[in-house]
Amino acid sequence: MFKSFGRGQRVSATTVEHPALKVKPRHIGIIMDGNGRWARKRGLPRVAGHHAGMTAMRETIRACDDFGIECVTLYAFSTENWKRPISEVEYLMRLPEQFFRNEIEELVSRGVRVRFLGDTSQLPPYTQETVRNSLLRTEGNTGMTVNFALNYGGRNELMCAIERYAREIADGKASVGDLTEADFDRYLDTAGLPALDLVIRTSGEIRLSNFLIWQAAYAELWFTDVLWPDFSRDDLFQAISDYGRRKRRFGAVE
Ligand code: V0D
Repeated sequence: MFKSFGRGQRVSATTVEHPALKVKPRHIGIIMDGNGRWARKRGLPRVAGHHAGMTAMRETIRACDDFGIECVTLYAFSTENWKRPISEVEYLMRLPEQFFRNEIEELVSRGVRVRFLGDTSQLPPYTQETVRNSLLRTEGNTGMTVNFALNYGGRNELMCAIERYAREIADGKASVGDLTEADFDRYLDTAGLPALDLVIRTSGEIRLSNFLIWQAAYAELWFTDVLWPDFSRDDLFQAISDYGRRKRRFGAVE
């Protein structure tokens, strides 16, 4: 469907032009589900699925940038994922470091800005160091924003936002009754980002699972049975063009 991008890489520095990309989401959220099932189907350990999932994540970030998406949020580790076997959690916590060792140069050359959603202070020290380094390396960039949701939960994000607001009231910096929805956005981890337009979930589950619950209030939802490690540039293109069709239908009656 597209010009060849070499090994999935873009050759030019321009955004892909395509009629189906005329109306596109500014901010996409992705629930990267199905890594364990992908591994089991192949008789591999779960962590092999996570490693393959990391490759799919890299290709998805490239494709989002090539398609001119402004912001993508990737649900990498939820507040519930601590319940997994320790060995699996330990493997997962090494992935950010591995990812940036291989990808930071390309991300920087694309002008990508990295951000984190969720409570990163609870992560192991080596993971926190990667978080800090990636923020420092990309803070001056003005291209696409990539948000990694790490130790993230939507309810936890809302509780933290409410607590911050309550503290401002206690300190006399805010008063009860004059909070608008737009004001409230400023207390969330996604403060300052474009509104969430599209949520993609792979692997056949039709749930939000505590992902960006406030932000998803008006988002389009797109589900596929494709397992995350198999998710491709063409699948992303499908999701974005379906989004465009839904929006254009709306435009016809409004
Ligand atoms: C496993 C599919 C990249 C989801 C993708 C710690 C499950 C592969 C990262 C990553 C994970 C995170 C932060 C960052 C850079 C990269 C990652 C986790 C899991 C949880 F700044 N892949 N990846 N993080 N998987």
